[in-house]
Amino acid sequence: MTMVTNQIVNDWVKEMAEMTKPDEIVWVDGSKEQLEQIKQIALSTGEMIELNQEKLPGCLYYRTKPKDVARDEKRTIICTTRKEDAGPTNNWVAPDEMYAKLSKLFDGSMKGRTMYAIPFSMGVVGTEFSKIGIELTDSIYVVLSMAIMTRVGQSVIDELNAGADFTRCLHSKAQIDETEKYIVHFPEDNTIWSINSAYGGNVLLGKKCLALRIGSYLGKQEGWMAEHMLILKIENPQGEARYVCGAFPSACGKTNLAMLTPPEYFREKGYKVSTIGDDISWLRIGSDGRLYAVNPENGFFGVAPGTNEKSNPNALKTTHKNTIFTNVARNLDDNTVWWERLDKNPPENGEDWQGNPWNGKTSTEKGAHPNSRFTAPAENCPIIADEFFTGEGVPISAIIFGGRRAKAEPLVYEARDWNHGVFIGSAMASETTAAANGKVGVVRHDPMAMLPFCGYNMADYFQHWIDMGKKMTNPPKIFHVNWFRTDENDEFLWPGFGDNLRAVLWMLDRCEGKAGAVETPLGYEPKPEDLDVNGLNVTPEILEKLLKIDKADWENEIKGIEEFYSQFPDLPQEIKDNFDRLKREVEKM
Ligand code: GTP
Ligand code: SPV
Ligand code: MN
Repeated sequence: MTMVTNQIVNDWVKEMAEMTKPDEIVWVDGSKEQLEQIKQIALSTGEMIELNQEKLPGCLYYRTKPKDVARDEKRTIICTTRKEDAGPTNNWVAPDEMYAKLSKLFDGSMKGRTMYAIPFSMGVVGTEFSKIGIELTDSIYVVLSMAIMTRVGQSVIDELNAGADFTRCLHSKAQIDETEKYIVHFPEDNTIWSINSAYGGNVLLGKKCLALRIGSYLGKQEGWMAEHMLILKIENPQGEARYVCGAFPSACGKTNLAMLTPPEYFREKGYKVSTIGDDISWLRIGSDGRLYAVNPENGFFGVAPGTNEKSNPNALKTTHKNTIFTNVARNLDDNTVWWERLDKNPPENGEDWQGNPWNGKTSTEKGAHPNSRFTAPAENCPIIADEFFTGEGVPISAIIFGGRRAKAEPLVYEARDWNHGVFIGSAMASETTAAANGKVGVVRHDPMAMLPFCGYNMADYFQHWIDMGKKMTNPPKIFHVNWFRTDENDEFLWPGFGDNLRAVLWMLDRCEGKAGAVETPLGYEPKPEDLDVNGLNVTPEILEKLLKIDKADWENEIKGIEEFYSQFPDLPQEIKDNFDRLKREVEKM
């Protein structure tokens, strides 16, 4: 590969190497040959395990330490000069103080190890939407994962040599010491430092750290948006394509919606669905006044448990080659992988995610960690859309906010206008999941599914949404969904997965003025007959339960929103007005 001639890059790499003191520095060129060589090193040290190469060609197994299994929000920090720029929802430390503290931890952290320098692009190299980063790391897991999740290699070096700016990403697994783990962002310096973790979102720095936290900060300054959103393409029987984005918190259904298989009834009618992205969207306003989205990633880092032939056959097929499996269970008889609800045939001679002997037929313990994941190339996805490869934005008809809510939130409703939609997004809440360290199943506010990912003051972020709305002549319509409402027996009322298309098609019809609705205190809801439930075993009574808006529940919601908002001294007036209207209308119910 061509040498890096950009002096700024070389000076920075030299400085980081002087601090971390690796034995050598290896530039990653993204070539098959070099990645193969690097992989062999990980196999020889046991950092990674090769899986059955006939059944799972190119696939690897990777295990993290028992506490290093998810994003760590308590140890994720935004370092801005002024505390108020990080805002009340982020952990904040002054940049000087944090650099000093981390420099000590990084001092010599790569001794005896190789430092890999990974030049990567978020977005298709050379497109309007793309941003470049360099990640320095002492983890081969990170090298091989970044080669799947981002675009790595020569074309990125060419951009750097032509003088492109880049995000400075430094990672060391160090001793993987829980008590000294930090994932730190310096937005003012376009810099990310992560130490003492070797898990996913904490260390694949192009993803949540760059594409969302640094991305949202840059987006605010440069007039675009970085969002925790999937991108789905839907073609109707006439072959007309529509695109929607969806923001649901971690482990609340983005990958599943992004890869959905239409129910047979819709397939026969000629509907077709394809995937553009499953986690992150970068959005810009086009010259026609519409909002355009790209997926800046190149792969999927998806939740394994629950993925099966019925719930998400496309995700399953995506993971059959060149995939890294993290913290799933292993079948020692044929050296393959297994996770809860994959099939009814767990291994008897297995190993759980921590490497203990495990018999899936008799054990009451889980084989896979609830946040076990696959890291798979997007090109493997059987329904990946052509637009994914061009990296040109697609025009968004609808934005869908959603959460995991057993109660209160109905199946689907539509915002009255953009600002009302921004209010709905800012007030949304969801039950916590295993995607982040901490208690699971607790309802917490998670505006736009961005609470853990917004790189600046969330009140300013709400204002940015309002401002973007003002600049669009033809903004997307905004909706809210809840696939997770339960009945008296705690069973899900809605079948979910592929059947979620039914709600999406109602939304698209609403965008074209074709579907009915009724006005409620929350916004426009479909009447039971407005949803096409043909072929579904959902009775009108169940639909009624799914769509019910309960006054007492919403009085309670309003209290929760009030409390959440109380930490922001200056919320945009548009949000206050919409909240006041909700309060008045719920009171009238
Ligand atoms: P991140 O990768 O953490 O951002 O998660 P995600 O939003 O992509 O969530 P994902 O699609 O991986 O779903 C997480 C869990 O929710 C899985 O266990 C799914 O089986 C489950 N799930 C997804 N969609 C539905 C649905 O429509 N209904 C029900 N009941 N469960 C769902
Ligand atoms: C999430 O938690 O939303 C994820 C996984 O997509 S991680 O990359 O670890 O953040
Ligand atoms: Mn996510």
